[in-house]
Amino acid sequence: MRVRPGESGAAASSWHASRQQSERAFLVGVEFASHSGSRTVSLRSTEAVAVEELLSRPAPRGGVPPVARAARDAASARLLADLEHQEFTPEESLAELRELATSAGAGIAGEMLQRRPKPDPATLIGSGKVEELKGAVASTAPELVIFDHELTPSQQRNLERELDVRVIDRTQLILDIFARHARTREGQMQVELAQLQYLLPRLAGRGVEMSQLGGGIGTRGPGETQLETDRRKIYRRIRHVQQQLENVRRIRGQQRRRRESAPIATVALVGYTNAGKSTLFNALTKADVLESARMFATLDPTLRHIQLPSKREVVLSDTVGFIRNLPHTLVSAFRATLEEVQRASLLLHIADVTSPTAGDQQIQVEAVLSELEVQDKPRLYVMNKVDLLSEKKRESLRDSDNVVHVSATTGLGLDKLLEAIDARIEEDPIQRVRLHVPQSEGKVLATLDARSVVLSRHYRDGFVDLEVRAPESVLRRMKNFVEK
Ligand SMILES: Nc1nc2c(ncn2[C@@H]2O[C@H](COP(=O)(O)OP(=O)(O)OP(=O)(O)O)[C@@H](O)[C@H]2O)c(=O)[nH]1
Ligand SMILES: [Mg+2]
Repeated sequence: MRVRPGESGAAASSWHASRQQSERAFLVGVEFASHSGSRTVSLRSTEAVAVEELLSRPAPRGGVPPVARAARDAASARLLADLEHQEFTPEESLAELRELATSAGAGIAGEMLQRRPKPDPATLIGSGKVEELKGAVASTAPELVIFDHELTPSQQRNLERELDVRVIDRTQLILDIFARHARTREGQMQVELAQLQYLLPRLAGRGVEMSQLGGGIGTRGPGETQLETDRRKIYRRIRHVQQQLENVRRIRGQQRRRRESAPIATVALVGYTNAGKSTLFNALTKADVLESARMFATLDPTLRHIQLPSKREVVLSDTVGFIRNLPHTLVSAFRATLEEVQRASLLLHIADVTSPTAGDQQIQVEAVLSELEVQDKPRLYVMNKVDLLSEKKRESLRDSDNVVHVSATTGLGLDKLLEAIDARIEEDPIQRVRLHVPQSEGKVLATLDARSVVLSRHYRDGFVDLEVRAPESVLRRMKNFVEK
């Protein structure tokens, strides 16, 4: 299902949608190369495999032995240290920027890629390239230029002055998409906070230019309101939003404590944006979360109960996707949303097997997981979208304890996935017992049918003798009938 977020709802939003479509962006990719590409690639893939292998091993009972733990930490540290050099290729990176721009509702006016040894402090790209870009901007007449790289406030100002067009960077673009897609009050406040904090240092000497250049991508707040650009009002607004967020979080905390009184495990879906988390979530829960080819379709966490083959219940949580160089302000703004990930007993790391950058994406997701300090949580790797592979390739895939291949859209492999989740969850353990239940206890018998696996059943003298495998929480409710 392809749904364009923002299309449903009030007439105002369709007005916005049509206005946004007319906004055209010129994309600028930049590579600061200090070593050869091929070395990076081979280093990247070996490291990826090693780390994946290490991280995917289940933690033995009683914790991870010190040696294994040290090896794992060392591998993670090495991985993180290498991340800076393990960018996607500049072309792949630019392709991703194109997807991000489209997800923000922009049309593409043109693109340009520059390689240089190091950034120019004043304008990021060299002065010759600025001239060239000026020419391209003049002939393609975009509404804005988007740099595939972080810009300092002064670089952004200088570039706008030179090019006489609005300039934003990748972070601002991502913040804009988040602003458009946040639906809950909390999500909207988190994004607005991140946006205002990002904007503040960039306002100096820009008031006039900003108002001259008007609104559009990068200046839209949540709910597609215009972001505040008056310094003093921004400070006031930041304080206000922070207070509101505190209130929301207090309420969430209370709700969570209520939920935690039940022995139910949370299983969190994590993964790169567009990997298919929401599609998988819907397939497993029959829910109707927005699935979309656009990036960052999901921002607000959704929770649903599902029943595993053992008849145990777990809470499945769908949440925001990750991306490489996720703006730091956003990770901290979304810390509360990502609490479900931190509380989870098991992480399902969803990856898109068809993406040419799948390996890199996995490394990036692991990096964000480390930032959230959940790198030691057990996880299952779910390789999604196998329906798009050739039959031969599909048949060559082998599942293991930690890796399951699925297609969220066709349902292929979902049974195996549920079994794998079941095997990894320790909460509410399954017990095998015999029960002696009066036939008149209709409710008890119905519960057993719904919440246990019945291995045998015999009717005798007004009683039913059963042998079942059932979660502890279910058996606790029928203690009187369990045979010692
Ligand atoms: N062919 C195929 N497409 C899939 C599959 N799973 C998801 N998709 C498509 O991939 C795109 C992204 O899916 P989503 O479920 O929205 O991805 P997500 O991981 O939730 O993305 P964000 O919420 O943006 O982080 C959509 O166009 C889906 O239809 C699959 O198994 N096979
Ligand atoms: Mg989603």
